[in-house]
Amino acid sequence: MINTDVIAKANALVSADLARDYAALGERLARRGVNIDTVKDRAKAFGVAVPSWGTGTGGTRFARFPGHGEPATIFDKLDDCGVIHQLTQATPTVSLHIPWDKADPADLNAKAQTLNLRFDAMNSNTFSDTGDEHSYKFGSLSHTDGATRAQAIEHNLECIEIGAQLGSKALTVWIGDGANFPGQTHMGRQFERYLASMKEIYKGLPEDWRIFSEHKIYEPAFYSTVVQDWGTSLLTAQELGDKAMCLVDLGHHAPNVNIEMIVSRLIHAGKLGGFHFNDSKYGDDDLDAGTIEPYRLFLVWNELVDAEGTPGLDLAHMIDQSHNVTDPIESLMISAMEIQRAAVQAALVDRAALAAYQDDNDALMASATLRAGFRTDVEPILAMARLETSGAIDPIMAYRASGYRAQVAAKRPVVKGGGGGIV
Ligand SMILES: [Mn+2]
Repeated sequence: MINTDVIAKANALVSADLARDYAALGERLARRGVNIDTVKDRAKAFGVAVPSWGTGTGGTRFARFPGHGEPATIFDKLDDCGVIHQLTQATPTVSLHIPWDKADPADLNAKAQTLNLRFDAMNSNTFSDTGDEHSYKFGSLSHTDGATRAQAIEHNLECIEIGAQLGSKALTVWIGDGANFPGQTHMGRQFERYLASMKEIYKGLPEDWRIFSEHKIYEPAFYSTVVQDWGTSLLTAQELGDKAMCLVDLGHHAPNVNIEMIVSRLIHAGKLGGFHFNDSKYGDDDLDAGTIEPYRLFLVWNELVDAEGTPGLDLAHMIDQSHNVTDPIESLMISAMEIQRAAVQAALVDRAALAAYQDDNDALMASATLRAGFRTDVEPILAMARLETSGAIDPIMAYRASGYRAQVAAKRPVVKGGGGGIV
């Protein structure tokens, strides 16, 4: 963790400016009938999970360029997650990936407690081989070979078992199964095998657990993917039962797809379970949330704020990105704050006015009313929420002043660059 004196010193440099900015914004919002302190409370209540694997430098199919002081173990990763939450106060939970993060659950719980962290959804991995008897080269839960499917099912059940000891309440299943050639697989039979496997996993869910089905249009399979879009994901969730929900990864759609509309439809179906936030320009680019299309992120949150109070709507929010050219801690902090920003901006939309304009078919004013939320600079609200919860007014400035990366680089083993690999 970062010395609290470092944070206090960094905050002292800008706290007077923040107080003035907050007061000025408060006055402007009051003219719109909005109480700034209520909005600030919403910012304080916000939380998004950090993926453990996001703390390491990512890569592409071509290469990976490791940074200094990369985490070597899950405990190093948790240390980094602790720093992210300490400074932003927006990431109270961590999402683990098995088998990458396997360790004694008692040790994981003890470590998380010292860092004020909890564990969010578990993630299984049947998209790469990690030494098991059967290979996932040609698929996992939908594999033509029953023994390979059984191994993949068993792995998911093990993830639940580990997660249950960590206080997790959900399992996210994403598979790389699909095909690279037309004719390579029978698409119908492949999906049926997938469903049958998912039903076996579903049977192993504790009463208070949920299972999330995550779709992805392409990659690693480049012709067809078993769970390729939200339609297949919804089919799966509906076939499995009440504890099965759909997870929307913002990068897993075809270009230009209207993601906020998918969000609305899944809410209507009572099957929206959560998100993997990231951003993209072309495909599943796994870029930092809010850096390419901040308005799209806002529109997704607009749907979520609009649906607040819907019975059964209980969403798991997680970041899922690959940080190839930045310090992952800095990217994760910025991303968490961008997601928080969109959530807070969406809360500023005058919903009564918007509904009236919609009912009057006043397209121009409806659009302008929506955008008024997006155009409001809520940074003073986010910063004040951080300051009042012992975080940093400017997390990047405080992080750089702390020298944390250099300190851990002196202790952690040097990682050499080399071959490709997405994560
Ligand atoms: Mn994802």
